[in-house]
Amino acid sequence: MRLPTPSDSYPLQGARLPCLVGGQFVPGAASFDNVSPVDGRVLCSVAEADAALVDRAVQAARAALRGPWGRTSTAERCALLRKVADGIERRFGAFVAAEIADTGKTLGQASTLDIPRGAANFRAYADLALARASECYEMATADGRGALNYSLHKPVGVVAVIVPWNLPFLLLTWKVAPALACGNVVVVKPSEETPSSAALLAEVMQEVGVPPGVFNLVHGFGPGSAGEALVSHPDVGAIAFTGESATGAAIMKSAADSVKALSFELGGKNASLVFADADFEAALAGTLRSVFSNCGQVCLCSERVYVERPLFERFVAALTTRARALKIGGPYDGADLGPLISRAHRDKVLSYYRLARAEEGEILCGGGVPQFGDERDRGAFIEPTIVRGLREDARCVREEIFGPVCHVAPFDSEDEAVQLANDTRYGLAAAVWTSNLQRAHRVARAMEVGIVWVNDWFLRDLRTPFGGVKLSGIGREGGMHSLAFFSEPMNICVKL
Ligand code: NAD
Ligand code: 6OD
Repeated sequence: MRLPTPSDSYPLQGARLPCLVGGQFVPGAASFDNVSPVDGRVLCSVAEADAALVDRAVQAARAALRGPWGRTSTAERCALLRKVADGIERRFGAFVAAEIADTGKTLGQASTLDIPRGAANFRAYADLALARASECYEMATADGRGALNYSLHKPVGVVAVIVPWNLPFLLLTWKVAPALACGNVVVVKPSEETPSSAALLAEVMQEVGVPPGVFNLVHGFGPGSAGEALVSHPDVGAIAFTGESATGAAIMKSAADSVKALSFELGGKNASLVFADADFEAALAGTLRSVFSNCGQVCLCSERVYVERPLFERFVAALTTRARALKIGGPYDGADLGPLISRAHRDKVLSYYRLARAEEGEILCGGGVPQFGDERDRGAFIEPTIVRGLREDARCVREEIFGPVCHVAPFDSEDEAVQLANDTRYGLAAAVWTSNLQRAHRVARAMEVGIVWVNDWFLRDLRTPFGGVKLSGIGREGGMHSLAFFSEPMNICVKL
């Protein structure tokens, strides 16, 4: 598959990205600009869906469910999902270029993670949906004839899919694929920061023959825009949302009146525990990756790194040296780190860098904005940053920052490490670095999170449960867990 080069133009240049409603591309009454975080230029304008257009999308989805789509077999739907995966791969270079243009992420990451995982999600859920069995229970009755109970998996109906900007295509397809495999119809709202890969997916859906109304795309913002109109719509049956915890809380309120099913993947303040017996090089490289990948904009990133005291100074010195050596640059510059998603997000992360100083932390590296002397100075670049010396109740240690930054602190015992890691309102992920097998299992089990990595980070088998506890979410995605959320089980009891 050919990769884009810097001379390839943005595949949607000059376009006004439309919404897709009932199989028709529609321009929307208003529009907003899609701005590059690399150099601040306007990439394209995007049609903003108002409440009326969102309603049209929901009604188109309902109509599709009443039509032939509602009678398709699982096998037919899964065959279509595989065509979607093939369609993504046919336009692989365009998807990579679009994702890179919107986010500034590196060519390496977009071409090995974001876009391939988007295609893989369609195939994985096609496989899983076909493999799903139904329950069947035979029961005795007083008259001796007995009865048979069997369950059906019915679609939930119209599903709202609302996703953030950090892994736009990966997270969108992670919800759309299982929703469609289960026979639902979707109205998708990507982040206002990253409309392009979703726009290309809408084209692929049309190309491969997904029936009108089954996949609808509305662009726009959250409050007072497409997002709010969608999550409060009475005919939406379920909401699959990934984003900030505060947004999850707002959506929950909007969804309450019509008692919608909710799947929430929310924020994190994840801990990494490095024990003195860890493989030093593996722990170092893994921690570097877990703090700085995607410029720290992965919900699973470690923002709190606790290191056993005998190793602390050596590990922190090495981590700081490696962080200083990270190359910052544009997607095609061979850089390790791209920009943050926007100037507004950079202002937020920089406010935490200032706060870390005000809270009497010591900035070991970074803490500011790099200067390039070219158009990248109009982008949203920021320095990777390591802080030490903060109190555990400092806001920088407690609040999700979502940038390339971590706080490092020592611990003296396994019990203390567990207590520190769990002392947070979030509960998404943790990483444990140790060569002691018993400790690995003991500490992993004690973590109050949905996902623990032992001696690795962000290693994913798509069949495993994915999600968080506490402020980090409700429910689980992944494998059969996604299929369960996107289905309504129905029991049929037959008297024999
Ligand atoms: P966000 O919550 O600001 O926005 C996410 C989406 O929700 C966007 O499409 C936005 O337009 C929409 N939205 C905002 N307000 C809304 C409202 N009131 N009603 C309906 N829709 C609304 O999040 P973000 O800044 O785009 O993404 C970063 C956040 O996402 C971080 O907190 C990160 O931890 C979290 N995240 C979590 C996971 C996970 O799997 N747990 C994965 C990725 C990102
Ligand atoms: O890998 C996944 O399936 C997944 N949901 C990743 C989420 C990353 C958060 O930023």
